[in-house]
Amino acid sequence: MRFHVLTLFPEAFRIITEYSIIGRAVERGLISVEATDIRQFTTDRHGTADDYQFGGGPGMVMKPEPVFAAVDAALANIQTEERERTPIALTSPQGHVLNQQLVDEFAAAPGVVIICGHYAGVDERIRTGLITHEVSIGDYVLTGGELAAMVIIDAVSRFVPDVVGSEENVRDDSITSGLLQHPLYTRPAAFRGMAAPEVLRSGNHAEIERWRRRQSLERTLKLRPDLLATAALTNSDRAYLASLGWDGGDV
Ligand code: 6GU
Repeated sequence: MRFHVLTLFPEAFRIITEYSIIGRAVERGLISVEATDIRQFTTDRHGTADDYQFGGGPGMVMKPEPVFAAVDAALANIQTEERERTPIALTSPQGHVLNQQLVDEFAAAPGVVIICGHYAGVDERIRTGLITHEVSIGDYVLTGGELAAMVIIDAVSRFVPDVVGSEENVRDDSITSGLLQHPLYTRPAAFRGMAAPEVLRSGNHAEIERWRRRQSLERTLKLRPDLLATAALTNSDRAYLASLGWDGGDV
């Protein structure tokens, strides 16, 4: 999986490429993160990547020429067939909010180009004539798209084979499975008067699974009832949720 990041701050991406799970994935050649400075594609001697907006108003706008040229360069060494399957994403608070479905879509691609938005925004022709996706990471505003791009890279990389250790089944994780995760405990069994649930130390795997499922259902109902509308629920899940007062999602 190749991530081509087009940014005004390429050095910022060292924070993900040099550490932890994603850093190891880069080292092992499972993914690559190539951060290119958009300013390299400016043509004036000041390296101007932004300009005043037509019509007036506060805030600078990212110019189209360097961004188009940077995307052309990022795609130049890719075969046509792969290029056609490579999403070109723009990070922006106006985008589609990142979710597991979009993470899956990107993870299925041979690579992803991510343009980090900046200033007040980007020239509309970048949106209408270049990108395939506009992605936000939530309903708040960041000072720039770099952190959002890193979030996308991290979330997508988990689904690249072998990036996450085999002991962790990424598909079973919280949210991916459609429900929140059950509580986790480790040693010591008793800590400051708080005991780990007896059932988890019973050795009865059927009982443990049942307890975990019920905890997931209960937690999801309490914190994210919206997820229950699309979660894969069995009849016994539904019966348990009903016993907790779930109305089946009717509003
Ligand atoms: Cl992708 N960019 C910016 N600037 N702000 C955001 C965002 C992206 N997602 C949420 N807020």
